Amino acid sequence: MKVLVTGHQGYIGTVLVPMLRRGGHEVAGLDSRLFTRGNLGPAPEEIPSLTMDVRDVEVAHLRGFDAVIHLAGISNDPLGDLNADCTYDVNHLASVRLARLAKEAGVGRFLFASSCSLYGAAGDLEMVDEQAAFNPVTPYGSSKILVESDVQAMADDSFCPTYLRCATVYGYSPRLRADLVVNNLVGYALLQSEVFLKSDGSPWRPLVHVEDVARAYRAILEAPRRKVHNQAFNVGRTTENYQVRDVARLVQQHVPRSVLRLAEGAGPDTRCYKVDCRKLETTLPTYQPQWTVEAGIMQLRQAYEEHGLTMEDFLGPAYLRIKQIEAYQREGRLDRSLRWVPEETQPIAQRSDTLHSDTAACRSCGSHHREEILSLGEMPLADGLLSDEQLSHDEPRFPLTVLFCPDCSLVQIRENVPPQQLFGDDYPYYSSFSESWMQHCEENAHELIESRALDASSLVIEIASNDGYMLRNFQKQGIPVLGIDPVKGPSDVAERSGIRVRREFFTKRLAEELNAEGTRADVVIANNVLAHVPDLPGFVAGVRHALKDDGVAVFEVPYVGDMIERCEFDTIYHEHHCYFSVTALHKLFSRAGLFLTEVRRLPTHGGSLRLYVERHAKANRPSGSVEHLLREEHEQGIDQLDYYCDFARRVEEIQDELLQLLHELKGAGNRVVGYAAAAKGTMLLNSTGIGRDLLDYVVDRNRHKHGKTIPGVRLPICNTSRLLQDMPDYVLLLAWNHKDEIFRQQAEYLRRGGRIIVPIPRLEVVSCQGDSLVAAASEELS
Ligand code: JHZ
Repeated sequence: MKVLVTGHQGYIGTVLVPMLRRGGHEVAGLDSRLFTRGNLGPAPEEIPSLTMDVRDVEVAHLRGFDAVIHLAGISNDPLGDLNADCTYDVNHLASVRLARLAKEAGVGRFLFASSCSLYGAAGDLEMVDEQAAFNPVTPYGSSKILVESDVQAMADDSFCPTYLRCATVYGYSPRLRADLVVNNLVGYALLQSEVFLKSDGSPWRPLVHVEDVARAYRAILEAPRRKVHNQAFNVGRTTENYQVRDVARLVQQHVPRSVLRLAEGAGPDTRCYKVDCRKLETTLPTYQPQWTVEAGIMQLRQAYEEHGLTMEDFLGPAYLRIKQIEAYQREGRLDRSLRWVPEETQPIAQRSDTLHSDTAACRSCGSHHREEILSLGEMPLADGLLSDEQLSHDEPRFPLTVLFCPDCSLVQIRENVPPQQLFGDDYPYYSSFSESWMQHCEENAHELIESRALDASSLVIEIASNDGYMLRNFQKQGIPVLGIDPVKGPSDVAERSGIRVRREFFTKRLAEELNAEGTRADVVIANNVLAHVPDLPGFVAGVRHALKDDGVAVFEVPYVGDMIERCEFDTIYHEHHCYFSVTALHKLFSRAGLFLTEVRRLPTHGGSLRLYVERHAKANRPSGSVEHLLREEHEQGIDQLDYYCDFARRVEEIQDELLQLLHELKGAGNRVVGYAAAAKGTMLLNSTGIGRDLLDYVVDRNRHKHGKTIPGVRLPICNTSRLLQDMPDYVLLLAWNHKDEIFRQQAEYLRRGGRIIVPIPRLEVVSCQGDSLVAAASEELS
């Protein structure tokens, strides 16, 4: 079926949408994105969607859908009380209007997220079924009754509404809600070692796991119309009615060392109801709820631990809807009626495209003890090249701060920019534009084919398969391949050359899905992608799932040792969340139950590591190469803060020296341009302050970048053919990692007297003398 889910970005929507898609439904979303700031674990998958307030939907938005699942609303009682009028507007009037428009648009099914809250103060004796009297005690509960009764009047042969009265939901969702009783108690128990009850614990409450709620929606959607037509169903399990204090006891049992505490002045909660949920199970035998509160408590505890949940986050806007609303209102982004304030009237610093979150703990080991080693201030996105249309807007900028974790030695940045913003459809990096990189990958592929004896019965999976630059080497030899990459342009190119691509971010969830389909790899390749991953432990656990028992994962990552020694500060940008040493990776892999069996240093990208990782140890110990590098790093102090202490000063020195040279050259009347609109180029130019006053333009071989503009410094990007046409006096080489290849390719420019400035690892100017190239250090130039 073609299904529109309103509120698809919320707590239930982000669990329901993947379940519907797995069931073969074509799903689109509609959401005002009020609560998309916090993710616990990997971000939910993106689907075709409208960003829109449910109050603004028009009939045209609904045409062509077979069903609407209406989850959007003001979701919990305290939030509903914040502005009761608004709760009626959104939850009642907009819902009834949506149903009317859906009917007008020819949508056959309408599934409404009602709630057991409408039973309100039902008392603790009776078990209420769908026939019971309503007794709501909050505007939220009352609004649900009004919708049910208004929509009932619309039901006819063409329009089949169903009302799902959900029990109080709990369980893991990437858009966690910390205000739900079970989720909340587990959080307190784990993070503060106390089970903190806000009432006296006596009220009864029916509880249902978020996945079972999603199952109910799916079962009703797929049910014969006559069985669900204009029917209300309680959604939960009759055996899962609990007094809140019993839940607290269960939590205590499953979170060792936690104690029970009652909130000061806690009295009984007025909402008290036990719910009979048999109607749904007997009407639709395909609906089989699977969770118990006890299992849910264990799931939540594990998810909180695995994703490094902190108390600060738990009690902050990310997971408390009411706090998020209040924060947006304080910041002037949201008005009293919960509508977004138009962006042009907001201060730039508060626009939604400038939102980022700060990590509170180490991305690998979860330690809170991290030390700052460099701050590059507010930087644009390195690969966020601007189209002409974007030039008239203000650009997003985000702080960029490098930290060192003394507990596991991982170097990382503090900030998280949402992945959709980093790797959107206009992501411009195509791996195939460097010949030396292509050759490097071809050699690696051949070595793997030989050493692992790969053939037509094998499978090679590449994560971040880009334009198929790597997998085509295996494909040519008849070895089956699967690429995984969410980015449109490069994936289109890969598919055109016959490579199968799953257009998604690689996550543990995707690996589990592949595994369930029987897809496991002999070789997983992950080149220059580990640094791009916000959730490292999840990603690495996913790689383990994706491997056959005797498979191997091969990672290439830029090496932090080279970055520091050679002062390659321009490789630091928001896409690169981490900068790896063998020490840090060895710990990361071990925690995921993987073994680092071999490691090599490579010259690519300014110095990289290639790491071979397997599910089983080789003779129970790392190979000589791993031990050697671990020892070397320890001797150099890569695992100590001191090693990084003068990095910031050396960065400033390089920047000053380069600026001085460019000013001198310009002052003497020279024309200077840049070579390569590389991500690192954006960073070097912006962090050093090299703009149009010093460079005329930048050339690049990648045609997808032509006609665009480098963000921040706003330098136009042209074809490399401009160099021979214009013969600028100097070219600043921004892709210094491809130096040899570019010298070869620009031999004619050099032969005619052009000069190339190489900024890193040390400033030098290369020119042609006779038949050879000569490099002069900058101080030798004046
Ligand atoms: P290059 C990329 O960084 C992006 P970038 C990414 N974020 C990453 O992690 C690293 O790689 C590892 C051009 N070029 O490879 C092509 C020429 O014009 O240093 C590219 O636009 N002529 C995924 O962007 C740019 O330079 C040439 O002869 O810093 C190369 O950028 C050659 C060889 C390249 O990566």
